[in-house]
Amino acid sequence: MILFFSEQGKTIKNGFLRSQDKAGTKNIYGEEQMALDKWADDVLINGLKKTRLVRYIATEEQPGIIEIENPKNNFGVVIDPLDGSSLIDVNLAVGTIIGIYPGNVLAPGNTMIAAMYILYGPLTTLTLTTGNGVHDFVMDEKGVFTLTQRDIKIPDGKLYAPGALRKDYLPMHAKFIDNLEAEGYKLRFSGSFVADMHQILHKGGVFTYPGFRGKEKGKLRLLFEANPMGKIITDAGGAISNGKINILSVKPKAIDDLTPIYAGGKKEIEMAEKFMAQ
Ligand code: P6P
Repeated sequence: MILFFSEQGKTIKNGFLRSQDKAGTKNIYGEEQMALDKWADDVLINGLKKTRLVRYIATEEQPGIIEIENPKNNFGVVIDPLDGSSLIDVNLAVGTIIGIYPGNVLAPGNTMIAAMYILYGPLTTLTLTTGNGVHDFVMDEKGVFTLTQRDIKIPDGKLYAPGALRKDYLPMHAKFIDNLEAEGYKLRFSGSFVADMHQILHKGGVFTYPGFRGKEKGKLRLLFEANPMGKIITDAGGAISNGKINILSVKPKAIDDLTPIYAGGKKEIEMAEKFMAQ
């Protein structure tokens, strides 16, 4: 399965020159779909169907869970095919996020057996956990991924990636952000969850896309963004919270559930929960 997704990474990376047009359609969240979003979604779904490696497939671009006939096993997979795709036309790094469950995908994130992301930046890298440490791979010119870092642990660091508009912050979140600034945390936010989280994983700090005025559930998706990234950051010694509890303990209600996200070093997540509890 890992090999399948690594091979798709090469296909998707090579596909960026195809088109950066809008597809003229919207996803289930009402967001403009780029032609590349739909193309990457098709590549991954059709590829998985052919291999029959999984029974359940849910992607950010599809309205429901796809069930494969006569699968080789009962795995379920959640995919954000091209997270941050609107950044491609300004040449910023974007990513593919994948989470793998032993069965259907409407289960808490802490039941995942593996999670990975492919980051399409100056290098194309794959960051993977199967529960025995978080490891980094870099794709070479032939499309082969080679191990570059084993058992990554999130270091102490003072970066913070704050999503949403400051004018819409809820009071306790505003106090949390002010406290980070007072403690000398430097703002680094690209608009790409995968790129921002990869930076936090390697340099320390915290990513947050909070609940905010008018969207108290936040913007990011529980199944397709928070859970896979939460497994990775947790297996690297960090933590992920919705401001109150560990997101990985949340039982999803539907595949399009949204969640506030605080993800990064344990220290920063404890700080966030302290402020959000006031
Ligand atoms: P905003 C990309 O659309 C995404 O889902 C994440 O990758 C990213 O962290 C966030 O939305 C950016 O949101 O509101 O800053 O454009």
